[in-house]
Amino acid sequence: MSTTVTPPAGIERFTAAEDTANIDRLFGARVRRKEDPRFLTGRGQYTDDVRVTGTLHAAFVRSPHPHARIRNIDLTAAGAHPGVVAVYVGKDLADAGVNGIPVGWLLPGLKPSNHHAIAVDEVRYVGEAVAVIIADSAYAARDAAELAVVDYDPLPAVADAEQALAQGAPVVRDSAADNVSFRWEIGDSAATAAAFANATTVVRQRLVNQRLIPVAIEPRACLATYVRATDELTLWVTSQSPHVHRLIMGAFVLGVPEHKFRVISPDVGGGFGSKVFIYTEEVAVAWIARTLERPVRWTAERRESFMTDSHGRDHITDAEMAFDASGRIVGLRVKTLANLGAHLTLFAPAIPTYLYGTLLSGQYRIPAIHAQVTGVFTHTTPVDAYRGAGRPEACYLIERMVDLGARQLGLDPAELRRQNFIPPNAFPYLTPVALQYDSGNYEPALDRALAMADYKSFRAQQERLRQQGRYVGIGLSSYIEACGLAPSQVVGQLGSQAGLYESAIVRVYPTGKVTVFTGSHQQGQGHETTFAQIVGDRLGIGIDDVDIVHGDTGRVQFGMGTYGSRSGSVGGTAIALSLDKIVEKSKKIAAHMLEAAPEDIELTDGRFHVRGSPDRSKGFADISLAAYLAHSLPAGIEPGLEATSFFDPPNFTYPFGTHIAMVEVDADTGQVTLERYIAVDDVGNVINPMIVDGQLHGGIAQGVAQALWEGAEYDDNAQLLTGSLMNYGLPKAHQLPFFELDRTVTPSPVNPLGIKGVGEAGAIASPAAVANAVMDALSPFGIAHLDMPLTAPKVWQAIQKSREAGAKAGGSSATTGR
Ligand code: MCN
Repeated sequence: MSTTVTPPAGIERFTAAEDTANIDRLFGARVRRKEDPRFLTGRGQYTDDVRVTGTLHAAFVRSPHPHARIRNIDLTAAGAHPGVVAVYVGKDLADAGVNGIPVGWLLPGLKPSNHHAIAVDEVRYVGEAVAVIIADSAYAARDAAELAVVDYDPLPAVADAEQALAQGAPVVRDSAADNVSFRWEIGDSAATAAAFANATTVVRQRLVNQRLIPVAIEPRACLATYVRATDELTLWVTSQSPHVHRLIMGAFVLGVPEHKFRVISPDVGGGFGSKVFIYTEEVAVAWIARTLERPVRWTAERRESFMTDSHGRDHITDAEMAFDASGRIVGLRVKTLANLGAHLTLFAPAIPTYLYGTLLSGQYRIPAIHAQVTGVFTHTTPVDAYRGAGRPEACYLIERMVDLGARQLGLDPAELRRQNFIPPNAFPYLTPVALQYDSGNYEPALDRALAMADYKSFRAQQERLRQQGRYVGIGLSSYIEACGLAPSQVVGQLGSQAGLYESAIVRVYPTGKVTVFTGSHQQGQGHETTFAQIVGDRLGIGIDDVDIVHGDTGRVQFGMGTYGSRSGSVGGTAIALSLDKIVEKSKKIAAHMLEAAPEDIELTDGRFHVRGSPDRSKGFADISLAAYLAHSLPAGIEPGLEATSFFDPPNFTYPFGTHIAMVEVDADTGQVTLERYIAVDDVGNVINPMIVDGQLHGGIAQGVAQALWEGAEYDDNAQLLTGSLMNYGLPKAHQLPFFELDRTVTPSPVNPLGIKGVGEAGAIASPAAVANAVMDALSPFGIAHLDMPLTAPKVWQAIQKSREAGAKAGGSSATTGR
């Protein structure tokens, strides 16, 4: 039976021109996404959609043990299964010179890992590949994989970072007998100790920021082909950074020269950070395709995604915040254990250090901060960046501690925040943890959020409802984020093995149509629209006349890809810089055509005209045609109209805002209902408000889910218990309220567009807002802190405990349950 999908009426006919017909400027316009008709009608082209004749299929044999020595692997039966073409174990790849995947961020004293594509003699987490079967169909490959006989010698395993540091804990890698990959610190320990010694109030809390599993709708996938005639290897892969994939896989892992290796990352269905890294399956598939000279593909099953996609977060922290008598924060001291899993993935060491410790000042003027971070190996899936990557951990810590401080000091949490904000005249502001915030104005965002929440009335109503046995709570999170890591020279000194600039070629065709080749690469962020808006706005052409090309090392110049909410501010600026060059050259050509001086030429609404004489003008397409005809160009001007730029920003950008969650807790079941969610964000100038809102919606949904439902669970033997969509608590639309959004605008001075990032803001702010709201609701029970996720059983147990204790002590009605 064949099925045809009929697109909903209107979608196919939609053109961006409809949205832009009556607007003054494309930059800042709420334009519908150009890419959506393709996605909504099922015409996206994802890696698994790419078809190559004669493709073979890979299936990986995976370890059921978290830690075991591999005694023997017998692939005789698997190799004899009908349809099987080849079988390989780790030694085959190692003997052929395939190296382990290197780590891309080196900290002083770091003990790295050697993450082989297929384990050679020891497995270190459940799901690690021990063999791969290549067959003429995916079914044959999977059936044959079932026939592999692996003789394991199971060894003790440890999943928890604290337990991994205990005396006698199972050792994950011999090179780190204490399971410590690195010890890192930032801030001034002596100054912080002095601040604590003089403080009048100190709040202490152990905080667990649980492990999360990124669940992109599109599973990871790859397809490799090799052409002997040209010696060219091509890898289609679900990557956020195709050039980085090519560089590292080619130069460091496979030994394939970059000019003979093409990496194509077509449409990517969500990444959330987890598709930045180089994964073992991709290495194996690329090597096998080259070895067999046949196309080979692999697409993850959902359970493989749960076991092998890099996980996120997993911190255990002891935090202390010190206050003076007036409620000023005078010090923050933090000790964090960061669970890194069994291997270091590409950016793993950077996440709990430079993207976490440096953010610990939040929006506050804190004179002394000291943070120590220990990166710990465990027998679990590797942990790396996941939407927010270090910054949600920092935000959650600060915002929980501020709330705990407010409770202990008997102060209003909103006012305590306000009192400690870095004032607007202090920017650029250098924190004690090494960052210089570019720009900020925190009070207007707080005030707007409080007004939207009708904070004062809520407090009054909260009291009334408590008398009726209803427990509502309100929680704030005033967050700071750092986006667009830069500049390359500085990050290089801090251990990055890559430059963090972005590139753009703007190619204008003779007819005035434009293709932009960008080093950024979208996974759902709407770059095809926002980048076209930047071009259309500057050149005065429609966004349907602009195409954005990304994700293909064969077509696009070297670029760094998409992560760390950088594409607007860094990738967009690279495009803007190329546009400047296009406009400058166009003005010279126009001046020549109009017999005027270049400095007298102005560009308005897509026409180059002589200042003061709007009737003496040339359209953009007239200029581009003249540039390519080259019949009459000014002296010294080359034919053609194309410009290349690389933008290396002088600093990060620092978006900020205040989010407010309002919840009700059912004291009889522990069920938390998120009633309202308010977000006032400042992401600098906005290219497309609708896309920015969409980014916030997605991030907030993920952060709310971290606060309430999601969490990767391992048992005591390091078996992953939450290995499927049946038992991992992804958020669903019906669990979420409509988000109420507003914005303030504080442009960034570090890029000419004044843009700050937005892609992670929602996920950074929301866990603390929701957790603070739940703790506020639970305050009548004397519950000050529970770790996320705040599931119904956890909340119910805490209420029960409080009620039992209250009954014994003859306490209040909330604690006795009367
Ligand atoms: N934008 C804008 N105005 C601004 C800032 C951004 O209009 N002031 C636009 C940008 O042009 C872009 C979008 O908003 O179209 C997001 O921009 P930016 O904040 O620069 O983030 P990136 O494009 O670099 O995307 C990365 C970021 C990260 S790090 C994660 S994780 C994440 C996220 O984006 N993963 C996502 N959003 C996601 N959205 C989807 N649908 N899927 C993912 O995997």
